[in-house]
Amino acid sequence: MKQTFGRIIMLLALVGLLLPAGLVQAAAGGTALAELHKLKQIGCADCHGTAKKITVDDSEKGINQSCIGCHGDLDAVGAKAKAHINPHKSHLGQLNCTTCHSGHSRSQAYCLKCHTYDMPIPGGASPVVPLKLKKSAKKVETADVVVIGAGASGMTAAITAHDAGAKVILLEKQPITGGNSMLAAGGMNAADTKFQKAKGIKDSVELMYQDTMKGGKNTNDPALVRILAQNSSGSVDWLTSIGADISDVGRMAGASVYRTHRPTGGHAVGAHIANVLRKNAADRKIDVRVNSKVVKIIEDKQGRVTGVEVEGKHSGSYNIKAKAVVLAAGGFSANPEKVAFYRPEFKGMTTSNQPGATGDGLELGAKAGGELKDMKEIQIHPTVAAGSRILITEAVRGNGAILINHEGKRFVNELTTRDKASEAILQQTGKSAYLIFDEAIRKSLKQIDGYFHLELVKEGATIKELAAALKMPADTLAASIETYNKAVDAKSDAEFKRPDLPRALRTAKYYAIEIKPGVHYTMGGLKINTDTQVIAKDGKPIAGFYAAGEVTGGVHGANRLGGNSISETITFGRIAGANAAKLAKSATK
Ligand code: MEZ
Repeated sequence: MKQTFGRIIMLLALVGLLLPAGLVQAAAGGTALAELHKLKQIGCADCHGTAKKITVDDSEKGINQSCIGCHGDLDAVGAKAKAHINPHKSHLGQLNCTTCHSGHSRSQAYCLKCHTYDMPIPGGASPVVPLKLKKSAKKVETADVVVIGAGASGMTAAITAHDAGAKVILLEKQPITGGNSMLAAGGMNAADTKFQKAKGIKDSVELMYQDTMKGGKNTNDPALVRILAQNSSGSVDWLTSIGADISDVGRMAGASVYRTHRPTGGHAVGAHIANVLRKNAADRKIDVRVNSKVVKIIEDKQGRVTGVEVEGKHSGSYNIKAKAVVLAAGGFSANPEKVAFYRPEFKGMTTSNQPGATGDGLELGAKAGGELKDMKEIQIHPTVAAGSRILITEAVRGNGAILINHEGKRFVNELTTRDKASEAILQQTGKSAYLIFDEAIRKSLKQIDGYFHLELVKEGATIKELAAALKMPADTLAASIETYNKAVDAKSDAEFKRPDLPRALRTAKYYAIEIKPGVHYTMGGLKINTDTQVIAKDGKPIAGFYAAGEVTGGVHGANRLGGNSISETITFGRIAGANAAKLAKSATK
């Protein structure tokens, strides 16, 4: 019952649909949403009652269905929203109503965990009423494979294990699936793909391997990099076969050629892939549970992993016995204390990550005996919109944007690796810079529209007008752009040696986004082998324990190349899912 009502009222208030103004105001104040529904003669039984036989499971599926039954789904409600920025239409993928709304405890817009929009939520000031968890005998469930974390690695592992015949339970501590993968913008690196061939791009597994090793300062685990490069084209095919569109190919920093695959028109890759994976998990009826935090990885006396202990939002503590466990819980960029512990110089820096990227999965893995490596290798992304947590994708630079400082001057090769670009920005006035692009670049990349939607862009009909909007010397800005345009014409950037020079900036209007470096990715994590088995401190694999994605260390060495993360999640997620299912099958025999 709880969350249904919350969502309903928030929808009403934000969209201004049904409730009288006074009631909306009360909702925004101290009255819990369930109470407000009662004022409208909507009682508990209407959502929870025996007639509907709704049990409140941790994923709150039944209750969300009740909300949708009365108010329509997210898209339907978003379509009615008048406000320019409204969570029902400015979201990434289908979210549960109960992600934000709660009947009996404080409602909270999930997006405000990262963003700072003025977005009061009805019931937002209600007192927090801790959920009373049932105190019953500890339940024990069974599965062949348990996957921890429902980002791209976890969902891929779960789907692959399911398709190999395993009974899978996928657990996610956050109220939504998608993890940080859902925020991935630029694309997925893959070499020698059918999409590159169709565009006449010459690439090879060896070249992707070499670029990745060089980007990682040759500190990567070469065997894992080989797996990444060798399987990348197959992973593109697999994603395509389950419904993804990643046929557009762009270029990212540190790549010798165009190899970053993304949806047609240059839409963001992560939200699309997350939706495809969610749908595939749902179509297969895989048991996906949100609001379900794994608090322990259980081992037997021999140190073999045999299951997990879970803390469910409503069901409380229970265990799942499993023949294999795949840890895919992501990194720790959104844990400022942990970041500062490993890299004190990054203290206080913003992050591009979703709030769940706190690194507790790493701790679970380490407690289960896994060895951690490269923990100090934390990536700073050069272009996070100033004063926000919104990543401005590297693809904007890949499609031709340049970096200009507050004095109107270019100062770096925009397509150098992220560590070098970030370092250069931090040396500029205000430790920030402007990403400058024109109408042609805007049109080349659909995801740029999102930055306009979020009101991050300043513009001018001419370069002079843009300079005025940015309060920078117009002559200097015009001269910097002119010098750059000449470099593009000459196909040679004498000033900063930018290797790709995709287009000159000559098509009005002209645009700018102020950017600052932010914590983006944690390269370190659990040591794994090429079968994704977690390696213990004695160098031996831990039986029954696999890991994939950002929770692992080794693939990226000291610096990850843009586009290699989504590539890693799909390739290593597939390997982990297949191997976990194989082990489960052999254990059943
Ligand atoms: O892989 C990434 O981190 C990436 C491509 C980010 C981006 O700038 O879009």
